[in-house]
Amino acid sequence: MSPEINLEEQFQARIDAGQKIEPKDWMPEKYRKTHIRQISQHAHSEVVGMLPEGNWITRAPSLRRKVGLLAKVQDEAGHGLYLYSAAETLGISRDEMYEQLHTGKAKYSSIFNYPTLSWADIGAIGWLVDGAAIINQVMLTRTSFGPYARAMVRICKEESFHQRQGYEIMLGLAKGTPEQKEMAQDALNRFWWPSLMMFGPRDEDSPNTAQSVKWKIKRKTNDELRQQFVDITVPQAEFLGLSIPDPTLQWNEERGHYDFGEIDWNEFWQVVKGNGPCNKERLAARVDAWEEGAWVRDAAMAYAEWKEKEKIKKAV
Ligand code: FAQ
Repeated sequence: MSPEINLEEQFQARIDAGQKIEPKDWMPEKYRKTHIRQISQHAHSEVVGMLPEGNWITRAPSLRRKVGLLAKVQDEAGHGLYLYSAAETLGISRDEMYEQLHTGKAKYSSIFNYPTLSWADIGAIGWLVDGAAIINQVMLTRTSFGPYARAMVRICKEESFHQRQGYEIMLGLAKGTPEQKEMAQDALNRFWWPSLMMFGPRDEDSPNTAQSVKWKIKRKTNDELRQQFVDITVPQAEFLGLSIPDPTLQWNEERGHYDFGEIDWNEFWQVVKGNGPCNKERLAARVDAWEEGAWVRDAAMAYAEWKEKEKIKKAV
């Protein structure tokens, strides 16, 4: 048996025994690459995800709503930073990850390529998008790679606040004037299907799921998580008095789950490939932020170098 095969077997045995893998441990190259891909795409999603909501900070309808939204968007920047740091432990630099985002090589979640047309969209994002993110991320708190799992614990606590602030916005609108209720329904109509797409392709069309489940990177499949989201969210919509835009949606007594309609997979892949309603705008905003921030990075580096020289001067 070659030493490599032996190492792979030992690695799988550690995973099967529920042990966490740490950055300096031996790992198969594909395990490392899968994590770099997934964690960096997750980080990019948090950072690009600030854009649709940032659009409404100056237009929030009250000071209370503005403060809540501002805090949420700041949290997302923080999530991006924890995640970039977790990916860096695997031997990729932050500059390389940014480069992959800015050149379109790295993906980020499809959901952030949809526009936020009304204030109700901010409620729908908190309720549905953060709701979907939590379901996916609670599973990731038990993922096999230590730094990713630990980052997820804190992120999930914050996502849970985000989901509640979104649901509370929806509640206010749904119990408000007929026009406000209509706004809430319109936001649900536009965000429902893209939220279901966040969980990724159907299991049979997901090239990464089988291996990721074996390595306990994913503890549940895309379809299992999507079903969990539908089951949790339908009663929440009923409480709001809003209707899910899916005429085929119904409770299946036998399965103990809701049956729901087919996702428009053509739309999903179009958005993933860069042809969604806001892909170009989102990427342009990130590239501009990178270029306009060059002087800040240069100044921080110059300051750090100066500080270091001062320290050496004092020491001699
Ligand atoms: N969008 O084989 P699979 C948030 C790609 S955070 C774009 O199933 P995998 C917080 C996938 O990358 C939201 N691309 O892949 C927030 C792969 O392409 P590749 C982000 C997608 O990795 C809230 C290909 O399709 N969360 O929302 C999507 O096993 C509010 C085949 O797919 C995470 O990133 C998609 N929806 O499973 C922020 C969680 N789905 O890379 C602001 C961590 C799939 O091979 C405001 N990620 N693709 O070229 C995961 O759990 C997984 O990566 C999945 C996809 C489940 C997303």
